[in-house]
This record gives sequence, structure tokens and C-alpha cells, in this order.
Amino acid sequence: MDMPFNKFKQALQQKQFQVGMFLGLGNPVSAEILAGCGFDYLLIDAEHGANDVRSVQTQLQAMAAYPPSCLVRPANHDAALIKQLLGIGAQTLLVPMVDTAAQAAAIVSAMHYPPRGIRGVGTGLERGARWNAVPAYFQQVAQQICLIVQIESRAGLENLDAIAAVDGVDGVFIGPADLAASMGYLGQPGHPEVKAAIEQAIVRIGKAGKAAGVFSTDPALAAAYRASGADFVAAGADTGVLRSAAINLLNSIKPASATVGAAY
Ligand code: 3PY
Ligand code: MG
Repeated sequence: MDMPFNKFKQALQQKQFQVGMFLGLGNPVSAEILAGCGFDYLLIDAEHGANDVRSVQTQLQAMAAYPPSCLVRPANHDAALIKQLLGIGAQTLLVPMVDTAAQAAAIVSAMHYPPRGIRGVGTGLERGARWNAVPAYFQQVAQQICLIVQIESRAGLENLDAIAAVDGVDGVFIGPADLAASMGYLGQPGHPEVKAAIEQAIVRIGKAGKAAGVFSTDPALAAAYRASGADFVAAGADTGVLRSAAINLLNSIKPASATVGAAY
């Protein structure tokens, strides 16, 4: 069989704006339902969402026959975890909390086989290589791997140019909730100072020749970030969509029964 193709990486290279959603429910049925809704990509979140390696694999399988690209956010930078996620077939990783170029370089190393990196070899056990059904997997895999690093702290912003310059980093995604916390605005990801910092960061990422992404549940903010040059946005999470849809349904019959609450 053919090497699985990374449509998301190609879309970023071709500057096709991508809109996606985070999946935190850890459920293959809800993942499959959302895979049929028309998003460009869906990101399985194993940082905050209830996901482990097995549940990520099940969701990747559930969504495989559908159009959206599948991204995965690991809990951390651990090379052993990154090896497992690539092994189960994740091709694009969005790695949280990257503050330095050295951290970004270590993540690149975890994602590639020697001599470029330190990824261990075990394709016979791995869905990513379709258990050795893909001929010449080793010759093709690097082209299909995509790394997005997340900048979401003051330190990350200070080091943004060096992080974006790391070879093997395809894009930089800004996390407004954590960035706001780091800037002293915990719980205010839409604060004007946070918004201004994000817009400046998006411009710097574009100048570095890398794809810029951001999380925003506020359509007006998402539009502003797109106008600043964002190449992809995450427009929300399955958990938030479920809650707001349920409450809006309830309120449509029994007004003011409940409030949705914050969207991050
Ligand atoms: C953040 O806003 O901190 C994120 O990680 C994006 O979801
Ligand atoms: Mg975050």
C-alpha cells in the first residue's frame, strides 16, 4: 500500500487556510461524527483531553476514511511518547509549551530516524508504517511528518524567532489561554494585550517562513488573526461544542435555564 499522505502539511505549504477543532472527549464515535462535518482538520488532544495512546489510535482509525486531516497534541515533549504517537499513525504533532529553540530541536530529533534524530525503529509493530505494508517507508516518512510547536508563554514569545528558525519545525501555534496566564491575564485569552501579542507573533512566524496557527473560539478574534496572517485556526473543542449546543437547546424550550460559560 501507498505511504499515507499528509494533506495538512501540503495545505500549509500551499497556503490553504485550515479551520479545525480540538477533540477532548476521547471517543471514536464523536470523533467520527465530527469527521463528517467539513472541518479541514481535527486535533486529538492528549494534553488536556482524556486521551492516551490507545484512545488516540482508535480515533485515528475512526477518522481515517473521512476528509479531515488528523493532528495529535501529546501531553509533553517526551521522546518515548512521540515515538508511540508516530508509531500509531499520527503524522502531524502539535507539541505544547515550547519555550526555547533547544526544546524545539529536541522534539524534531524525536520525530526523525537516525542520523537526523533518535526515533526508534519498530515498524512491524506500528500502524504508522501499516505494520510494514508500506514499501520504502523509511525513504518516505520524513516528507510526511509535520511538526507544529506551541508557543504559549512570555519566554516562548521572547524566543519565537529562534524557535521558528529550527529546521524541522513546520509551524508555530499560539495558545491564547496559557499565553494570557503567562502575561498575568489568567482566564482572559481575549484581553487586548494578549490579542496584540498574538497578532505580532503571527506576523513574526510568517516572516520566518513558517505556518502560523492559533486557537480561538471567538469568530471575531479568529477573523482578526486570519487578517494578521494566520494560516490555520482551531475554532473550538468537541467538549465546548457539546455543552453549548445542549444548553442552547434547553434554553430554546425553557429560557434562561443555564449559561454556557467560558469557551476555552
Ligand atoms: C491554549 O490556549 O493555551 C492552548 O493550548 C490552545 O488550546
Ligand atoms: Mg495551552
